Parts: sequence; C-alpha cells; structure tokens
Amino acid sequence: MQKLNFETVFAHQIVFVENLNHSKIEGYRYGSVTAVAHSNIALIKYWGKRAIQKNLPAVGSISLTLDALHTKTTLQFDEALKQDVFLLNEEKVEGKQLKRISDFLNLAVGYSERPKARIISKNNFPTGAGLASSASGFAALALALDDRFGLNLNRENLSALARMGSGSAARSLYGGFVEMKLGSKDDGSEDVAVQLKDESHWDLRLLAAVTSTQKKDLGSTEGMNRTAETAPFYDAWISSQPKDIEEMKKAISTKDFEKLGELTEHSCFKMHGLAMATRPPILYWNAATTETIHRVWKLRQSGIPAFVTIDAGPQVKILCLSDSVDEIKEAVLDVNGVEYIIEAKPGPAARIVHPEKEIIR
Ligand code: 2P0
Repeated sequence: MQKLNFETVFAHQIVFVENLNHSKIEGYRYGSVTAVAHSNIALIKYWGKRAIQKNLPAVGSISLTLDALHTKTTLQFDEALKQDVFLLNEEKVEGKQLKRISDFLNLAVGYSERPKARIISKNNFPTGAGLASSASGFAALALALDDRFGLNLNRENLSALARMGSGSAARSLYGGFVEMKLGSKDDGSEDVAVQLKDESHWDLRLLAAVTSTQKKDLGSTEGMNRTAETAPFYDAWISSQPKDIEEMKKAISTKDFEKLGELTEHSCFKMHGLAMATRPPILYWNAATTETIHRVWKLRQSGIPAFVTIDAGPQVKILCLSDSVDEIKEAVLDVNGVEYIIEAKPGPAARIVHPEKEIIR
C-alpha cells in the first residue's frame, strides 16, 4: 500500500460528502484492478433530482440488471501521471466527459491532492445512446475504486458511491431486481440501492431494439434538471411514484408478468410524457421508436405477452417471456429503422474480475 495523506469521504463505511475531513484513508494499492458491471433497465423510472450537487434522486426507482450489456473497467493509480487518463472503447476521452470522471474520483477520494488515475473502459454496447452506459460505467468504477483503496465498502455504500457518478449506477451494483430507495435526509445516507430478488428469481427476457447508435443530443442529467424546473406535471410525477414502487415490488415477488408489464409501460410513458411537457420539450424518440411501440402492442393484442419501455434514448426495450422471443424478434426486426436486437436475461452483480478471464463480448 502506498501511504497517502489526503482526506476522504470514506469514514466508517459512510460515503457522504459532508464526512469529508472526518478521516484519513490508509493509501492505495499499486497495480491495476479490473471490474465488470452490467447495465440495468429501469422498470419504474428515475427522472429528477432533489439535490443536484450530491446527485440525490427525487424519486425511488426499480430496475432489472441485464446480463448482455456490460462495462469492463481497469483502474490504476499512478503518481507519474499529470492528469487522469480515460480510454473508452479504445479512444481517449477528454473535455467534459473526462472532467465528469475526474470529479467523481475527487469526490470519492477527497478534494486534496490525489494520484492521477488511468482508466481503461470498454462497453460491449453503444455508448450514450439510451442503453445505460453510465450506469454500468460508474458501477464498475466505484467497485474498482473500492478495491484500489482497500475500503471494503458494503454493497449499499458502494451503491451510494456509484450514485454520486450517476443515479442509475447505484442499481448496477446488484444482480436481478433492484430498488433505488428514496431517502428523506439531506446527507443522502438513505439514498442507497438494495436487491429485491437475485437474477435466478424469474427467467424474463429483455429485447433491446436498437433504432440508432448515435449519441443522444441531450444527456439525462441536463434533461431531468430542465424537467424539474419547467414541467407542469412534475409534482404529480413525484407524488405518484411511491404507489408504483410498491405495486412493482409486489408484481416482482409474486411473478405477476401482466402486472409487471402494465406498471413498466405506465412508468415509461409517464416519464416520457413529463419530458415532453418540459420547456423546451424533450423527445428522445425517433420514427422507429414509435413504430416499434405499435408493433409490440399489436403483438400483445394477438396474445403475445410483451411490454415496452424506453429510456433517455430512442431504443425500445421489450419485456417478454422466453417462449415468445423468436416471434417478437422477427416482428420487430421487420420495423423500418430497427437496426438490430440485443437479447438480455436478468444479469449478475458487479464484480472484480481477472482482466484476461472474462472476455468482453
Ligand atoms: C432510469 N434514466 O431510471 C432513468 C430512466 C433514463 C431514463 O437514470 O444524472 O444517467 O447521471 O444521475 O442515471 C439516466 O440517468 O442520470 C436514467 P444522472 P442517469 O434509468
């Protein structure tokens, strides 16, 4: 361990910003570590923050971790570096995106002098296109950081750390069905994610119909802050969320697929309706998004249980059961503008891996 003399937010497994100055960490580990975290799909959506600086969500949310979509991140601290180096999908990242990573490391490690980091990250899916790359990215980074500093944070505190990077990242620390809790305290101590059921609970399928691999014009953070400031239905969005959360938890534990699907679609369209009512309006969809929604609804009318959900991007995610996958794929691939489909199952928790042993797909 290399000794360091800067303050940290990690006081007794507590990762609250106000605990800066409370303790000193021992130091960091030489060499690199590699972590893998999977993306997640929100069944009950997160949109809006109650505290921007600490990144505290304004609503709780529920997600499903996805096996097929992941980020693999190798992290090394190196005192020889003059600034953080971030390679994403083999390309050097600079500017705003690098600053977001550096700010996250500063926040986690402390604002004082810290060794600079070399971060090599790979997503096995399109980045910044509404497939939750920031969720898997910050979850993997939080885990790698925990390892390099020997913090041994428990999962809840790891989720709080990841949340500081990106709200949805808190959920990617766990496998299966996950709840991001809405805290009431200003310090964020209750804003942690917990696992509801692990990935073996329910053999669902999530088909992501990719309609564009372009990066979105408006990031989620900016979008949700604009919504909070200008959307006339924002208060109703916040006040109606607890009921959706409770009903979704019941649908998951009883494996009620119709209810799970109905609630998932409701939360999706409530969020997008809210985004559309923002000034200026936010619309993440393209023509193929809308066409795919209608195609799935048509399939449902013909007796195939399938439900859509959409995040901050134009991809349509279709929740279904394993025996209808082929039929749905065929119908949706036929939609003009659908480029390809990613098939996912409930995925595992974020973990430290041997860099060579878990090959990115
Ligand atoms: C979600 N989304 O629950 C919702 C649904 C997109 C639509 O969380 O500002 O990247 O970094 O906390 O987590 C995407 O927003 O936002 C998101 P920040 P994040 O998955």
